[in-house]
Amino acid sequence: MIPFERLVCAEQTREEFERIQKKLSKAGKPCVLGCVVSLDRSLPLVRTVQEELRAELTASIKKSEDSIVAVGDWVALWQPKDHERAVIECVLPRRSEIARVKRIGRERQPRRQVLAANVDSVLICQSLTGEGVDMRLLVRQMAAVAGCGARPVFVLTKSDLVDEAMVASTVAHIAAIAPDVPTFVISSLDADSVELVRSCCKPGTVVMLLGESGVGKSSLVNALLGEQAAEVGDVRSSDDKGRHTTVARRMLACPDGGILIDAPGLRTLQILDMKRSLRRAFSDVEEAALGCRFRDCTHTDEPGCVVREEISPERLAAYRALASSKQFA
Ligand SMILES: Nc1nc2c(ncn2[C@@H]2O[C@H](COP(=O)(O)OP(=O)(O)OP(=O)(O)O)[C@@H](O)[C@H]2O)c(=O)[nH]1
Ligand SMILES: [Mg+2]
Ligand SMILES: [Zn+2]
Repeated sequence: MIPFERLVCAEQTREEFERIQKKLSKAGKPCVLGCVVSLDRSLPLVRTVQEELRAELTASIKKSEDSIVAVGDWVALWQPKDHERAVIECVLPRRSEIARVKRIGRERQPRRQVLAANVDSVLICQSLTGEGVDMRLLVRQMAAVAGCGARPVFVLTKSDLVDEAMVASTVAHIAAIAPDVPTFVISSLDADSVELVRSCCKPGTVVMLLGESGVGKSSLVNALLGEQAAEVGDVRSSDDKGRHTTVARRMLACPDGGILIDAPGLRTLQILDMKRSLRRAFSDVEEAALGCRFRDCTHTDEPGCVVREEISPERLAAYRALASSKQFA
């Protein structure tokens, strides 16, 4: 069970909770603050200052599509008399939402699904094995995460299985495309490499893992925790793909650090708002463009182009490819 004090609730959230608590108390619903620490196929698991419990959602939350609870949500819940379960009465406003769109059944309109709330950083995990790092995918993942309001961090896994020269050229390529995104090369078998990732998981922060099944997210979580808290599964030898071992999204407390959210394999998040994602992930390109001599500069061969002067060709190419790609690709 995660110690409650490790779940750091933002000042604003707490104030909002107190406001709601007063209101609900007048309505005969004395409520407490809780954090949703796990979501699996059962009811949300909520940690309050006193206990960890499964809680139901009040009818109005169930009806509204957008505010269904996610891991990391802060909620107000109460225990009705003569009712077996506690009830989540309200989901408090979120600082960030890691969301994707999901088509359910034959529905025309894809629905937005919040995978985790109030996340500070996302460890974007890709394996160095097989075809190696997919740069296009990496850029999309970075932009999607930035668009969601979290900080992207790259984690290249399974370095023990590939040669150093290949790792060096991959890292150099990534640095040219995204010099500001922290990049870690790890092997879950090498404790020193894992130690470096710890700097991204400071006390008071929430860090989620994103990446395809089998890349080693749960292995990294276990290495950071120093115990086998998360289940690890093998990959198919034919194509290196995982078997979707992790099925729940759940929070785990890092010793002396922040909170990790291990999650089921997911290739990427769709970009929900391309403009916002570009603005956040490539702010330097957009700022430099303001300085170009021509308003409609295409940054190819015009004189007085500040973008070509300030931005590396690799980064500019990545920006272009993303800007002209489909939102949900
Ligand atoms: N050699 C090596 N194997 C690793 C490393 N990290 C993970 N593996 C192996 O890769 C397989 C998949 O690891 P998991 O940690 O379950 O992968 P995951 O990303 O959590 O997968 P899902 O839960 O299915 O999304 C397991 O057999 C691990 O032992 C690594 O750094 N080096
Ligand atoms: Mg896993
Ligand atoms: Zn230009």
